[in-house]
Amino acid sequence: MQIDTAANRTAYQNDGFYVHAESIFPQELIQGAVEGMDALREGRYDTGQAPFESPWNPGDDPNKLCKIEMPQIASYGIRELLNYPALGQLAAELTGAEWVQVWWVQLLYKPSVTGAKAPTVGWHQDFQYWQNTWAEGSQLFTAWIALSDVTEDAGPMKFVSGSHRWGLMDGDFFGDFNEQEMHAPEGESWTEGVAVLPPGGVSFHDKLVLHGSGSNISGRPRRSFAVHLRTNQSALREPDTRAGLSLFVDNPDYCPTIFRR
Ligand SMILES: O=C(O)CCC(=O)C(=O)O
Repeated sequence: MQIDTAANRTAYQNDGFYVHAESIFPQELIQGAVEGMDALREGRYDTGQAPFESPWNPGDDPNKLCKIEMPQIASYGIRELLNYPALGQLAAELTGAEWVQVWWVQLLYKPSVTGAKAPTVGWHQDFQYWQNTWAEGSQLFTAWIALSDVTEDAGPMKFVSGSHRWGLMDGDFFGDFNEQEMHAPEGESWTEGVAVLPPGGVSFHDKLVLHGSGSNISGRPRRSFAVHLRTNQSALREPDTRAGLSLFVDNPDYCPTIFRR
């Protein structure tokens, strides 16, 4: 993998996101993770453990956004993907981190649906949902791994450049991307970047960057994992309860450290 580290780190810092539009994973790992994803959607768990309590469960409406929390608990193929060294290396190159740890993962399978009921992801900032778990100023970010061809018509992730400097806004993951009214603060401009990715491609975004995604009308499911990462510059909020989103941070099988300098 060849990247211009300095230029990409600068772009990531300026925009709050970075899109690596070529695969960083071997084909067999992508295939293993796709099979793991399909197994979880059917309630089959090769580790013998179910994933964490999730908004979507096997048997739920196949036309809804399938969001399964901590899928690596239930699938060895998904664990293997997370541990592939190029992922941690790229995360560290972009952030300059001493170490990088996975602390939460979401399986996101967006079916291809046309019309008003097509699932979308509303504009939001991840830290809205994390601020009770992680201390202010913690270096937290997300690697969004594509497992299918995420073309323009597949409802790719969209990011608002520079919005990680705007402070917390009033977003909603479960809002309707097409209906939501969000605006740049006075003096700032709303410029969107789009993460069109091949299978195995990955985008990274900062905890405060605004992002969301529209409908998938490609005729194929949009398959991905949102891998939430932290670095040596992060700390749990006090008092440390080890509950909710911090429940698994001490478990290296579920929350591996994927880079160490
Ligand atoms: O998959 C999407 O469209 C949204 C994912 C997301 O919000 C995230 O990775 O933080």
